[in-house]
Amino acid sequence: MTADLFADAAPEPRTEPIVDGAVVLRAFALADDASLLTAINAVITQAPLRRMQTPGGLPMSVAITNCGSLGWVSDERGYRYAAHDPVSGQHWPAMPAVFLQLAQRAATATGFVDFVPDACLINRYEVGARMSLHQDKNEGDFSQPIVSVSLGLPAVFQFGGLVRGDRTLRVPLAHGDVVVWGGDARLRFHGVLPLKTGSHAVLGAQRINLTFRKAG
Ligand code: MD3
Ligand code: FE
Repeated sequence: MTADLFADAAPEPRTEPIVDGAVVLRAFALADDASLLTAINAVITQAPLRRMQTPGGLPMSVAITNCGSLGWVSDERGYRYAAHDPVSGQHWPAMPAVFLQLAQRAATATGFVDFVPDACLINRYEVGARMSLHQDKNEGDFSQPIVSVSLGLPAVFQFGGLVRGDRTLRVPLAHGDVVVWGGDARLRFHGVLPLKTGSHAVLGAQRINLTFRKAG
């Protein structure tokens, strides 16, 4: 085939290594975007997006919710995984099949054949929202990867080292991109720069990121 004939077609998935252990699967979730959005809407109807307080007492700029048997929560006592939504007192909604299948296909594509996530954190960025540099250290088993799915407006992801002061790489992430973070990348500092103004054809003025974890 020639590139010209297919210039208007959806991009094919492409694999891009970032650093050891971190692989971007460009456009990997694109074919599933409509079913993912339907499932996201079902989850946020049961467990609405909310801006949690950090342990320091400030509200996060990113609104979050969860699905799966465990969900990530933050309050004045710190960060942890919990089986219940602190707002409703109910279990988090079950992980939709389309979520689990996508996360497992992405993990398998990068060599993590037995990834069984029990938690999916849904992050919703409005224009200006950001996530400052942090490590993800509340999960039980760092040999398991984290799979992230970007939807909606593009964002610039910051990827550092094992020490907060290490220099950071900037990785643009667009609608449909999936990243698998495992091995030596698993405990690196990372963050997201403030979301720029824009309007995405499907999601409007927001970015939604799904992160799949084996938390328990
Ligand atoms: C690299 N979320 O929820 S996803 C988070 O775009 C989080 O909403 C960002 O960082 C977002 O904790 C980034 C990419 C990501 C997630 C977890 C990682 C990258 C990671 C864990 C270790 C290393
Ligand atoms: Fe993180």
